[in-house]
Amino acid sequence: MGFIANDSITGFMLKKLDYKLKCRLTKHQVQPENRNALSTLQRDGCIVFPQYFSDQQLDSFEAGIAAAKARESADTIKNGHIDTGISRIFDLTEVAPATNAIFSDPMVVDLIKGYCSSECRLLKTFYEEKTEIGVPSQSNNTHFDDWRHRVKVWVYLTDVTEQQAPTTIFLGSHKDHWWRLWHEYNYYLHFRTDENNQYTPLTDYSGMFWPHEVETIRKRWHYREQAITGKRGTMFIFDSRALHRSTVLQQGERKIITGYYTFNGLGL
Ligand SMILES: O=C(O)CCC(=O)C(=O)O
Ligand SMILES: [Fe+2]
Repeated sequence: MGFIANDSITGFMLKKLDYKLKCRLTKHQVQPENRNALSTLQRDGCIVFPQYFSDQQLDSFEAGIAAAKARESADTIKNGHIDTGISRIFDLTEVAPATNAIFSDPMVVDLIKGYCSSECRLLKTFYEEKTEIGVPSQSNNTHFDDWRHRVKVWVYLTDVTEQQAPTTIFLGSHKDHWWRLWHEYNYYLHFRTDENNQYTPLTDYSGMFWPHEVETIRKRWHYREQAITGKRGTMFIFDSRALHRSTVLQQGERKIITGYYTFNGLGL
């Protein structure tokens, strides 16, 4: 396809079609008991499982995280991120193996593969805490994360109320729609990771929308923005192609475990 410039909008559309085809050819059939959950995820771009994990499981996750913190391995514990007001422990399933219970949960794996493809893989996991009240961050701007699947699993280790920095999501906005095309193309054009496939400061804002754009899109296509609150133990799974944003912590703290799933080999 040498006659079509890679950076042209046609070049992007071919890439997107190729990606869709790859997913179509590697379809995964979900178990009958997970069909309803799959329909919800397909309709809304997200699904919430209130208090999915037991107190006993949550305690074992927290014990693993506390032990990892105590070890303070400089390789695995990194404070700071492009987002402000948070700190993270990366490679969580390695440093706190009990958390594998989340990412090898048969329902979670079946559902996400059914949503994306049998080639969908766990890309990374981390623990994140937000404890600084009133600190805004870049991801407070409404955005999508990618034009390819990046399915995110959140497990709440604290209650997450309206004041405790719930993620908000525009239900249904993950679906292909012509308003997305220009933005996805711009993402494709401007978003470049470095030689180690990591974000660079130059591309931090890829996928972000201006507030006036968000307002017109929301009104014109009647999207409802939902704040995902829930009790400790709640699991939230979402397709981060949907418009979403983080919110400022107003009270208490928010502690979550998270994992990202992407099509094999398309990690960012
Ligand atoms: O932390 C949040 O609530 C959402 C952050 C975000 O935009 C993301 O993880 O994609
Ligand atoms: Fe995001």
